[in-house]
Amino acid sequence: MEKDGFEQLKHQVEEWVREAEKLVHQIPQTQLYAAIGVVLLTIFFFLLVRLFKRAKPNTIVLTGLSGSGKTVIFYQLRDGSSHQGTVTSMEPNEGTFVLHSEINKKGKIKPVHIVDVPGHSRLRPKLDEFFPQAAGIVFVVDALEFLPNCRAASEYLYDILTKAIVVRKKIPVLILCNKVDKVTAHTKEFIRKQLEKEIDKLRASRTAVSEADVANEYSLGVPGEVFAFSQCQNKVTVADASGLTGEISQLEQFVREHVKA
Ligand SMILES: Nc1nc2c(ncn2[C@@H]2O[C@H](COP(=O)(O)OP(=O)(O)OP(=O)(O)O)[C@@H](O)[C@H]2O)c(=O)[nH]1
Ligand SMILES: [Mg+2]
Repeated sequence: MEKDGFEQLKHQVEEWVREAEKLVHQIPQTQLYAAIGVVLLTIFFFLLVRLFKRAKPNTIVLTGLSGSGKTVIFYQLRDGSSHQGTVTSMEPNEGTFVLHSEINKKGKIKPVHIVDVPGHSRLRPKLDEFFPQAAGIVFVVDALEFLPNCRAASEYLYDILTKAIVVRKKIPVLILCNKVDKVTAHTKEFIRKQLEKEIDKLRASRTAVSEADVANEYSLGVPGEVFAFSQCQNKVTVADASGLTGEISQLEQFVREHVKA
């Protein structure tokens, strides 16, 4: 009985296949190829769209001198607390998460990949691993101990701003003046001006020294003019924050401007 049913089904299917073959033969060849072409093109188009969607970077890189407060800020973004008692980091700290401040928001929110690269000079080359996927770079500055570190911070920032990948991809940079919870912290305007002054000096000395090996290093600013961040091809902005007390709204704004929710 069951076998009969199977035979019947087989016949039916064979019948359908024959019908389909007849139909296909009735369609002019050119039309058939055109139809197949359209289907293949559509599939290709959708694959392409997916590929591009996925390639959109969602990494925000936290950099800056050791002790500027990157790790505290990382935890503030992730957990909404500072994890008091952090020590000098020896490894990059990374995570993909929905910002703590957005946890209670309705709807699907895109997580952000945040990387905190320690300021220790041995670990700085790690930046090159993360820059290709960077949607934005946050350069954290200690606004409290700014003056003694101004030169070192400017050198580090100079290196970042002249990196080929940063210039070519026009990766936006946010200079984040941290620790403004203390009254003695310098203002972001003061810090911006000092950094510009120091970078202006560096620019003169460095181009004089390394004229020969500037091949993959981009030069900064406009020749003959005093350096200002507004001359950079990528957008460079300043903001302030306190990782310790959780005043990081300007940073969160920067993150969401460049990694869409
Ligand atoms: N007052 C004040 N202190 C802060 C703030 N943020 C960080 N600190 C202190 O600064 C010190 C360094 O902070 P970290 O977050 O460890 O610094 P880091 O940039 O990660 O340093 P490395 O890992 O060495 O590169 C710690 O003692 C923090 O408590 C802040 O907003 N205000
Ligand atoms: Mg750290």
